[in-house]
Amino acid sequence: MADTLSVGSTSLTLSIDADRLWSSLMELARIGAYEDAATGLVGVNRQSLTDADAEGRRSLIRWMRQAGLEVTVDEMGTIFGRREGSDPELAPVMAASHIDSVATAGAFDGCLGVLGALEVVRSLNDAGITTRRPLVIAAFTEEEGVRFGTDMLGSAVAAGRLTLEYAYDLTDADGLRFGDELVRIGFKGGRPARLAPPHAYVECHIEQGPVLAQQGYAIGVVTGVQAISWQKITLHGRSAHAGTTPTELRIDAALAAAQIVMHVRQMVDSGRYGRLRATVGHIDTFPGLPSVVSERAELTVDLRNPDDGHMAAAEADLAAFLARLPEYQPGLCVQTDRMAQTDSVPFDHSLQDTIAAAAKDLGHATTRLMSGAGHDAQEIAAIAPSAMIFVRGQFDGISHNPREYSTPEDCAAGIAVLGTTLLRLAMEVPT
Ligand code: HGY
Ligand code: MN
Ligand code: MN
Repeated sequence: MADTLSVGSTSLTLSIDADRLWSSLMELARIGAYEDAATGLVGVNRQSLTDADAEGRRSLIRWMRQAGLEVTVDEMGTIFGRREGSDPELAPVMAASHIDSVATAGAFDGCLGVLGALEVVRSLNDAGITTRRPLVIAAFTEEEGVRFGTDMLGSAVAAGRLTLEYAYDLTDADGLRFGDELVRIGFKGGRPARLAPPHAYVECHIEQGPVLAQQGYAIGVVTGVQAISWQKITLHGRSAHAGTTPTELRIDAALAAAQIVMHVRQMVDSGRYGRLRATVGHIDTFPGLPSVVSERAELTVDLRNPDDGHMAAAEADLAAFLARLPEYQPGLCVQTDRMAQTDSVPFDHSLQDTIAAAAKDLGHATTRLMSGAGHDAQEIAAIAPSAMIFVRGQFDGISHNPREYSTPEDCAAGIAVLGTTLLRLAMEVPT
């Protein structure tokens, strides 16, 4: 059981139930679980708006209601749980993340922030605490973007960067439309998708990288998120017999794809674009047969950079390279489709300090670091003071992989910091 509230002269702290948190994480991880052949581990595949996602959503709603929350679902399928405050007309404090996953996920990405926020509610209930401000927790739809091609989709619509119509018309690899899938799983809600700005937004997330572990911290205070650029590139060549077609008569789409893979790595190695990271995560050729020159190839290019200027220069370099590709293979056609593009986003400094103070009061040293991954917090930062708490990952912080792992102790520490931060924010009175 959670301890009762310990009220210091100037600071409130909230203890949470570590065992209850951990068992909720493991319970949700069983939904969409699969045997991962590459690692021999049990991974999680709960891509947004799939039946597995729908099952996870229904479980979350059940748990939210059991915790006494008023549950609403918005037009994007984002799930909200509201815990009333003594001053219900005050803007709420919000804690959220996502429960959709990539196809080869672990148990923590997104889920720690949603189930951690739920644990804070449960602990406030145990302690019999009524906060001044309402507390709203949420699970945003399609944060990963791996099924419908745009990341942070639910939170971007909530904050007004993307429109509902844009989101509804996105399609997956099978041509299924986001808006139709939302209806199919029964999660097209009536709550308006545009979110009224909360008083403050705090998200707890596993770091998904090696920094905290390398520096020996369980908890990190996140200073912001780096810029993200996602493009799908389709190369149209000409199908031909692999044996009879002389090289000079070929328009080989697979060759062009390989040139792009090499070029983005050379951009990174050149050092011209600062701390650029480039990933070709998806690559496919058609017809994909050993004795046929590829008629078509498609690939995705994911660029990340903490500096917007370097990101713009890297994107310009890639665009110029793509424009030159047909010079090498006359007749080649290069098609680019923008999937996602976000600038770097700084998090609210005073909120960072509130998190750091809460961690310190709970006995946790912290370091400040920028997030390498995108998060819903970066979208909500456009409409409200927002910040994040990182929890140390194990095994070099591997993520988007079934080996993703954080210890029960570190998860509990992160959510105790979240709970104390939310409690302090929810007791703030308007100045
Ligand atoms: O891709 C990302 O950075 C995040 O996991 N959506
Ligand atoms: Mn995430
Ligand atoms: Mn992720």
